[in-house]
Amino acid sequence: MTASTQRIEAAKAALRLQTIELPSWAFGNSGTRFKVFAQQGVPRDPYEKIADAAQVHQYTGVAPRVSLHIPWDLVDDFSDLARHSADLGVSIGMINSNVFQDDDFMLGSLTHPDARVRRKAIDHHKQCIDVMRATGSKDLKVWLADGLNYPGQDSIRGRQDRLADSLQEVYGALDEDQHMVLEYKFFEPAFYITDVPDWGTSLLHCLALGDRASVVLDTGHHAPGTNIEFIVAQLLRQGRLGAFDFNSRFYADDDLMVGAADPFQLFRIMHEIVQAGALAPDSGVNFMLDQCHNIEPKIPGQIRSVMNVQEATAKALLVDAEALLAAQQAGDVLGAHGVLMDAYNTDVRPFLAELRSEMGLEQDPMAAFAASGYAEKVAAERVGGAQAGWGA
Ligand code: PSV
Ligand code: MN
Repeated sequence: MTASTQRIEAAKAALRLQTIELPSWAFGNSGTRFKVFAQQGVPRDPYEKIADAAQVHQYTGVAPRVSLHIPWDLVDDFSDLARHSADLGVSIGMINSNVFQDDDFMLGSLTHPDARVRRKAIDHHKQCIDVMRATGSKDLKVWLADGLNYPGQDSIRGRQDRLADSLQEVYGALDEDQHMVLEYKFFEPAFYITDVPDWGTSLLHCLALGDRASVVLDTGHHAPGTNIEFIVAQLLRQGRLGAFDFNSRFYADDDLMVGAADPFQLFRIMHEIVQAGALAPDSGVNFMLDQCHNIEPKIPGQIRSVMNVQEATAKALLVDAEALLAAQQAGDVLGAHGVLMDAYNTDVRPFLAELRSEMGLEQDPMAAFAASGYAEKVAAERVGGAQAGWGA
């Protein structure tokens, strides 16, 4: 077997094991503050969202988990929702808390100056932990809209102290086999400061909490030009990269399909992952999508996104690591760069099509889903009721 055939076989083995988690909210209507466009056949409840997510798994074979957002995905019986998921071949992934859509949280949640509001926010997280127990989910995902619009509005330091205390209580409520992941975002909805603006702040809080707390990196939550693969490498060194929220941005938190705006950046991120051995299912890194499909159909949008992650991963797996190391050690700048670019410029689509055949899947998931008639079927069936989404 030549070295390159060996690399291809090893890449296939790794790709068979890679999983990508889907966000339930990607299947609901979404939009901007200007307009939410309703689409036909959009789910009316979490059961229908999971049915749509299961379609993405059916055609890609690598998307077996669905992340829920509470209270968007509240149901009467979460054990029943977990059974429904299992019947459709998927399971419940991370549980996202939501302390950004209640009037009480206008000036903050876990950081709020009023102990009553902090209590409410902490209790919401405990409710999410109950959902985790009922669904078998092992990860609580925390993103806070907390922050300030004006200098002097509140004490920056006081808010960090309150945040640390609140997080400590939430972390303490987790079971031994459950984890917390803390997401950062440098702006929005607060504009002067956000209380968890960057990976360093998230990491400091996680380190104070304990081994079962790690950082979530949402690719859309950085200033333009930020070197995200550097952050990935740094968090991996600390063993504290808990999850990705993958999406693409041109300007802000655009939530476009991952790999659409900058496939090269996605490749560079996956290169760091592969180099660190963090692709393995037991690495503790959850590769999740956090996207909204405002103008494109949602199930194909998710299929395309999963394929984009797979393509970037395949290219990263095809990097000739030995040649790269040799060039790096020899100080061969252009040689090393060339090794990386050779992998990036490889057309991995035929190779992924072949892999899908070997996995018993159709070679072209987009075409297979389109031919299945599912979109037409749900558009005809899902008439009446209120579509899930941000106010459509
Ligand atoms: C915030 O912008 C965020 O990225 C968080 O992950 C939220 O939970 C999600 O978006 C909601 O769409
Ligand atoms: Mn996110």
